[in-house]
Amino acid sequence: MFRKVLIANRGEIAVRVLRAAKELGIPFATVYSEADRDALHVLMSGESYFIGPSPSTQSYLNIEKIISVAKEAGADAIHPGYGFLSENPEFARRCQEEGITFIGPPPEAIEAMGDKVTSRKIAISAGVPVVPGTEDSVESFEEAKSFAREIGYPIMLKASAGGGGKGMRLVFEESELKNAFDSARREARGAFGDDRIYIEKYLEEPHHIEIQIIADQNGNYFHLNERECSVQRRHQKVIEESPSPFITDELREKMANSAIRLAKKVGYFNAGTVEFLVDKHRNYYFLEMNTRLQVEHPVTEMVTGIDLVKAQFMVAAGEKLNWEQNRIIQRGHAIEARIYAEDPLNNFNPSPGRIIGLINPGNPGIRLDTGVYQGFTIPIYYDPMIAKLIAWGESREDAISRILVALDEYRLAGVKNNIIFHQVVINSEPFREGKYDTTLLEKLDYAALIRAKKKELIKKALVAAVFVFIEDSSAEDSGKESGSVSSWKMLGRIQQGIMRTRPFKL
Ligand code: MV4
Repeated sequence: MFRKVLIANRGEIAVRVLRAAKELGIPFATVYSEADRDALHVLMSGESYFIGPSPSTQSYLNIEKIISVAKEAGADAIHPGYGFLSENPEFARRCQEEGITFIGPPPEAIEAMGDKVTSRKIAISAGVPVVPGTEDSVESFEEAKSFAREIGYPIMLKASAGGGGKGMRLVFEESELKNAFDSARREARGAFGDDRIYIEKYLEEPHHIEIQIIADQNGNYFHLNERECSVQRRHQKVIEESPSPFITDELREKMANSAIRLAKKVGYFNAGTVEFLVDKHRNYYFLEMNTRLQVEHPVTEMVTGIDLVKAQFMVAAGEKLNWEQNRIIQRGHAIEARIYAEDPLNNFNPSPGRIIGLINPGNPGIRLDTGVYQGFTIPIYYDPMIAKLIAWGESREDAISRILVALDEYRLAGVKNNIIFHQVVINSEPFREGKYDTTLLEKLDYAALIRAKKKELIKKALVAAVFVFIEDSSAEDSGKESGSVSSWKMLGRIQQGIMRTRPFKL
């Protein structure tokens, strides 16, 4: 196994990876930027290196700085986490050049899957269904127009260097095509320095379902079933679950086999995720492959009992995965809610700041992967996701009630957060019934639901305050110690709705 691993990331994923290293007995070091001097992953490290000013480009994205820190630390492996440099083939190559093991797939696989036109071609050659569309990027508006006439509207314009919705345009008719084509190109050029655009038939109300795979360097490929990630806001996954409430056993088998065929085609090893769009008729189509550990990996860990990060370390060290596919059993149901420091009633604007109060939820089956603690100041420089709350239950209903109880307990004072947003979405009928797709958050008026829930909470608090006031004053009248029933107790009783409504002597 490795002499020492450098964890080139921050926040909850840095904590997650260092815990796996600790459990495997691998010495580790972490890195921090100016804003992360007091971050949890630093406090949990015996060895941590300053890598530069707070902006990511000057710290967590600084390839040469990370490499030089790894050498200074005597690390012979680097775990990139997700985001930042985790899907940067140049970084993976620089690690190789320096004799440092990059804990992830081969750079060639990262590169191939990073280009959406190339990844589509590879999927086609692996016999994996892709959305009907152009084989290559389109060179001109004229070419786009004639293709669109051939395939029929609505169509989706996508950036080949893209992903995550950047450079994407939905076009319903030819009159919109010119503007859409030009603006998609402009956005792609701006975001990726590459303005190649390809075209796909638009799939109405698709599900986003992805297959977790992991392969070792001895040619052993495994899938760990699917995750339903259709609850998305602006291409940001918000709630994920496994198993998918939409998938059938037959569909799961077909998608998993496709995912493994694709991985084999590119000589993949380590953890990866193949994303698919599934339409309402349960036709599935390759979307893209993520060549990294995903944010939502705990959902799979909770229903398979497999520690994916430990498996990554083993695979990177050249060890064989001594598993059998038919012994990777999915048990129970897991749901993950991504906790963001942002204001759901104010366009989800990030809400950095100091966490002045914190109560973490707990219970059998509750997991909280967090990167923050009471007193920590959430920086403005990075993604506002601060934790992931995952609930496991025997059934989907158990997992839902469990995560709702945990969300009710979870207190993050000092920063706006999206806990109440999760409560209303998970409690909504479409979600509870498992009958939702990627259009859920367009259709659900979650802002109104949040306002209604806040009103209910305020009313309860006011009622509690009145009871406490009356209780205290009536206690004074009868000479008893005021506050005979502590306000906490009173509040708890009221919240439980078990408060007796006996008439008071006024
Ligand atoms: C699509 C699609 C429908 N038809 N492609 C691509 C990037 C990923 N984040 C979402 N993508 C989609 N690609 C075709 N041909 C629907 C999605 C999609 C989506 C699109 C717009 C807004 C929100 C979305 C959420 C999930 C999936």
